[in-house]
Amino acid sequence: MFDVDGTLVDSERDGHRVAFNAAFAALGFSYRWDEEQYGRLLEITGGRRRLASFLLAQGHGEAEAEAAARSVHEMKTGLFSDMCRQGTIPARPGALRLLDELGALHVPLAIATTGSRAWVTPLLERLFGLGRFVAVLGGDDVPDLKPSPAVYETALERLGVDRAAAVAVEDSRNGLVAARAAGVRCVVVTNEYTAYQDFSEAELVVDGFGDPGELRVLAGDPTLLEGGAVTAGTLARVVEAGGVRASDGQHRPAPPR
Ligand code: XBP
Ligand code: MG
Repeated sequence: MFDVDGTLVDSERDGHRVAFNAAFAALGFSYRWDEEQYGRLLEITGGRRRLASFLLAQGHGEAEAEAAARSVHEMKTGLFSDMCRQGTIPARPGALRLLDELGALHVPLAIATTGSRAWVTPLLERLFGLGRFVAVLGGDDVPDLKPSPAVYETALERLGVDRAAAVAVEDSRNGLVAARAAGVRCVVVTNEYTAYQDFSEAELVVDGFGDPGELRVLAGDPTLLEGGAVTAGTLARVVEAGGVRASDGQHRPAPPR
């Protein structure tokens, strides 16, 4: 099961952030989020919730913040969908290779993201092809966003896979907490916004998929890698390792079935 933002694609700093700022401008707001500020705002998952929380902190009343968040987010979603269709948002190096490997082994694949269907669908279609995913679940499909486990629980149901046999690939603390709360083991592939977060509950923490071979293991057993990369075999070994945590190197009972 794969997260999208920050994991399969490099979408936040030069993607969502740019679209949020363009939406602010188009609707006459003077707010602009710089790269550093946006990194802090990412603590709140979901673009509309992120906007509402920001606007509240700027002194807008609750109803006004909610209404403004809704209209800015609607505008942002349209702009970001266009960026996805135009190919502005790149896949992370190695993401397609890993998906291809898993597909060749007939491993059922699901998407578990917080993002909105309006852009998730065209993005996946353009970069990876939608047909390879058994289920594509986003923020529109669940009542609670990450760190709630809802999207992972729904993905497991749709895949028809036992949580003990599944692996989540994530980039952030919120995503890791969501996966673990669903009882799913997690490999974290960090990026510049998330590299310093706490990933102590992850099975493996790396800073890339290993293409073109410059991956660093930040926590966990380096022998889980194959040829210095995160491969289908890596994910299989994470499942087989059953309960090993990157943080302590000790065995714990596998999550209940
Ligand atoms: C990503 C998000 C998303 C995007 C914006 O979290 O929180 O909200 O930042 O997308 P994750 P929307 O990678 O953990 O799923 O504006 O469509 O919400
Ligand atoms: Mg993410």
